[in-house]
Amino acid sequence: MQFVDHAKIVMKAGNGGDGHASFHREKYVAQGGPDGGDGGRGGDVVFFADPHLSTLLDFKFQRFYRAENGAPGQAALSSGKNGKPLIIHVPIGTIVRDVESGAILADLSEGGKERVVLHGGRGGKGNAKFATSTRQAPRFAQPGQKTLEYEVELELKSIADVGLVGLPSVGKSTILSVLTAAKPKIAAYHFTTLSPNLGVASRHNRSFVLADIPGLIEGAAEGAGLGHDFLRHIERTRMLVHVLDISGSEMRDPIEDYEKINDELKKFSPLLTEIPQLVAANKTDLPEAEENLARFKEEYPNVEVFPVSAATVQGFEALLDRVVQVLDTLPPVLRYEETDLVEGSAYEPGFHITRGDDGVFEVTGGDVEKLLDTTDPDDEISMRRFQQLLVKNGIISALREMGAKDGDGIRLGEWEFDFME
Ligand SMILES: Nc1nc2c(ncn2[C@@H]2O[C@H](COP(=O)(O)OP(=O)(O)OP(=O)(O)O)[C@@H](O)[C@H]2O)c(=O)[nH]1
Ligand SMILES: [Mg+2]
Repeated sequence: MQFVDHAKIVMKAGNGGDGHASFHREKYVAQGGPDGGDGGRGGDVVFFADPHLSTLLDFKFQRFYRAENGAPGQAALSSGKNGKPLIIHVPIGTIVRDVESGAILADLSEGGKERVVLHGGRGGKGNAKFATSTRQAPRFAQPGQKTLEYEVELELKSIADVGLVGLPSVGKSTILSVLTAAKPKIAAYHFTTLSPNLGVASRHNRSFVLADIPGLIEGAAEGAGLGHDFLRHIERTRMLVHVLDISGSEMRDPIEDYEKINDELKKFSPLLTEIPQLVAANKTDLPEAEENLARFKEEYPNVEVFPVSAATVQGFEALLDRVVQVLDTLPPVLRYEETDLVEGSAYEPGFHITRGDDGVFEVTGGDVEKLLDTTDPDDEISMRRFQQLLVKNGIISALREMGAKDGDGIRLGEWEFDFME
């Protein structure tokens, strides 16, 4: 399986369904009242932290994500169905960032967490809702709100309490397999692990998430091996267990190995050296382990080192006890503050005027919807702007052309007023 931890997608919430304009019809009933139903709400776009996923690979193949539109209202006061939400499944640890503003819209760092990132458009009201004592036969129904597209960047940063780091083949995956139910690939060649594996370890009823990071080599911070991509994943681990092959079984010197890895961590980000670190001296079942361990302790008397063997499953009690103790002193995993997107609406430009039997001029269309959505009738300045925009959009002159005179009724959505030159 290919590991992908970055993707850009475009998403859109559903449009609201249009309200319906109709009149009640029944045998022997002469003039039925308005009975147009409301349009349904558009579906939301929701992100879901799915514990079964581990890569953003799928997002490389599908770029557009749209929630369902609300259905239009119908006659007989029947409302349109709401659009289904679109639930986008992402691996735990995924961050959703708005490309335009850079704001973090969602941090899916807990399994099962859901976050609504885009809201569906509101449904339009049917003409039944516009009936009043003086306007018993409104022909007007409100259009549904049209939503906009947003481009977002997905970034996966593993979330773990403890990260296992070290050179290739020192036994990181073997340790993960011994301490958790995870079944990582284990083999005697370098770069067996190609993407972080997570597992849940426990000790005395305490459990924590352990991450097995692909092997790091010299130059990892500059991109050698698989390094660079994976160093980023350590940024959100609370502590590290630095795994050494203390037997030096691959003709390496564990002390040099230890320094190499710490150098890479520091080069990548000085913050990584501030993450508390314990050393697991692995492969103590092999010859030369004892001698190397003694040398290591002499060289680094202040480093906490735990001799273990993943092959014979020895020494892990002491390591785990200490891990749990250290975790208790640490703050929780870094979480990002989530910003709510200020969602705009799309309006189809233009307007349309019809004259009803009651002589009232009815103006509809995107220009009108936008005006109504952005005007506050209780605010004088907003109302003045509204009047200016009626002129600027050409609505007033079009009304005049259609014969509107002082005192004629004008209707815009729910609003009705008298025409005045
Ligand atoms: N003798 C002995 N062999 C071990 C021990 N732990 C792991 N190994 C062996 O070392 C080899 C590498 O183990 P992995 O767990 O795949 O090593 P890794 O650190 O995950 O390696 P990468 O994924 O390539 O970074 C395998 O052949 C393991 O069986 C141990 O404690 N003793
Ligand atoms: Mg491995």
